Amino acid sequence: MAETSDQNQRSEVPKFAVVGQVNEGKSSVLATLVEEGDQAKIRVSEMPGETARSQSIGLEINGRKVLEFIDTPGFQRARQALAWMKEHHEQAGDTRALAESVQAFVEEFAGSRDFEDEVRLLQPVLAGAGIVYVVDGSKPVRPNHLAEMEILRWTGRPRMAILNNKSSAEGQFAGDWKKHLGESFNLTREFNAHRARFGERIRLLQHLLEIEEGHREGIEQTIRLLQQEWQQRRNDAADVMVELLEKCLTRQACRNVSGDQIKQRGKREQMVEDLSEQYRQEIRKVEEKQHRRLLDIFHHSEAVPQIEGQSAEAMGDLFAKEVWQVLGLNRGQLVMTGVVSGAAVGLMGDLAIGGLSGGIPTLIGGAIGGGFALWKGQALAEIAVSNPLTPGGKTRLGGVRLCAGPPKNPNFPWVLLDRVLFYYQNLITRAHGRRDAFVIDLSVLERSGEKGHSGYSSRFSSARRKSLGKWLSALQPDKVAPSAEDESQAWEEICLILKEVEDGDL
Ligand SMILES: Nc1nc2c(ncn2[C@@H]2O[C@H](COP(=O)(O)OP(=O)(O)OP(=O)(O)O)[C@@H](O)[C@H]2O)c(=O)[nH]1
Ligand SMILES: [Mg+2]
Repeated sequence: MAETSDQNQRSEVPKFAVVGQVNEGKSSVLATLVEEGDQAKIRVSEMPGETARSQSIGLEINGRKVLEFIDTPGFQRARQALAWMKEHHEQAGDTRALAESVQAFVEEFAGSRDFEDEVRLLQPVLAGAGIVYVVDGSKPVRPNHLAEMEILRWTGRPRMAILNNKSSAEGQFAGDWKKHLGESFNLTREFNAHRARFGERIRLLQHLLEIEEGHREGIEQTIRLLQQEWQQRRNDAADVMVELLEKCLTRQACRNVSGDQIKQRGKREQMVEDLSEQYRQEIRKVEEKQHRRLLDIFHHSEAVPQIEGQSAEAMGDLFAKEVWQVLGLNRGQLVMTGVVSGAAVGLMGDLAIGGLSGGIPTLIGGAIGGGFALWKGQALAEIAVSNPLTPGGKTRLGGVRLCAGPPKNPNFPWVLLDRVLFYYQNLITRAHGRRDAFVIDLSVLERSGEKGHSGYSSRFSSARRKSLGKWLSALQPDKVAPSAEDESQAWEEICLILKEVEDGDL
């Protein structure tokens, strides 16, 4: 049933006009399909008539256009348009004559105020584009829809219908829609502008290319390119995560202080607090930057994610105790993983000065004998501070270098990893056609957190925790960096994790 025209065959890439009744979600479907989240580029609005002129939008893979779409204004007066065509149609039953009467309609009303939108949407179709007809399947089929379907059938162009259910009342009218659409379209598929993910996008593109026979040979190549490009994004995302962990676990906030300063308890406490805060700020910035890079990788550069949830304010912050209570590994898993905490540096210092009086050990480390009990409440994310004193309890000549970071708790890398994975999951399920606020709802974690740890890492297999743990243990300030082999193994493991997150298998 697929038809082609010389013009479309000659054009470099297949071309499709996205048509349908005004306000049914044409622009939203297109924006999701080509991953265009920028409102300035594809306008989506609850106000009918938002798309006033036809606009060409390319689907590009690595900068190369593989498909072209034309976003068009919606049908406003399809029944009247069809009535005109019927009146001016002479040879009943002749498909060429049907197309000619559509052509005659466009010629008659081009440039006039009558049927302005119908003319604009039919022009690219008559010029050789295939048709993507979008309907809101959650509403009933109306006479106007039937007229639209008939006009589109008359054009004789290859055409596909998309059921975009704008509300959840889907099933109710589906049968009726499918019956009518089946009579006029080569294919009918469901595709939701607000929920479609990569797999659905690819399947839809595949169907589009199938109905456009003239480009069949290019189908497989385009699909392969799209899949490769997605794989590349996943690899890039794993790079971002490896870098995030490396930076956060090896970074410290340091300053040189004189022997006199360190001896004064008040000053010392203030310096430790200031440095810890400096460390936390730097890490928050690193995390934010890496999260932003993920947005760019997944073509969501314009998005401004908002954290929501009951305790959104608290949960939004990496160092909040609420976050540490629900993310990362549980106690048993941590012990089994054998990850040495980033605090090892500080801890050893504490041991060395453990016998000293004067409050310095508690101030600096406080971890000795505390064990897991320390990780309750506020202490969960307590920052390790390196020992500024020599084992003899003296400052070195000319002062000392005081360093803060990373947190003592060995759960730190797992909390970081869980946060970035949760972010990733939100990102890849965010359809580009949506124009509402991009909300990352942390209450999901809070709810499951009532039962214990609810992040991804607590569900990792023990083999996976061990293999990542090996690499994480080697990431410590002032230590030799992990081997390239450990790093690439960790990267590969993270790639697998990302695939599982995408497939909902984790
Ligand atoms: N909930 C939901 N809303 C949708 C969906 N698709 C579109 N919408 C909303 O429906 C309204 C119209 O969407 P558009 O994409 O602008 O529709 P259009 O057909 O291009 O409209 P015109 O250009 O005015 O003809 C917008 O408020 C969209 O956010 C969907 O799948 N789910
Ligand atoms: Mg539109």
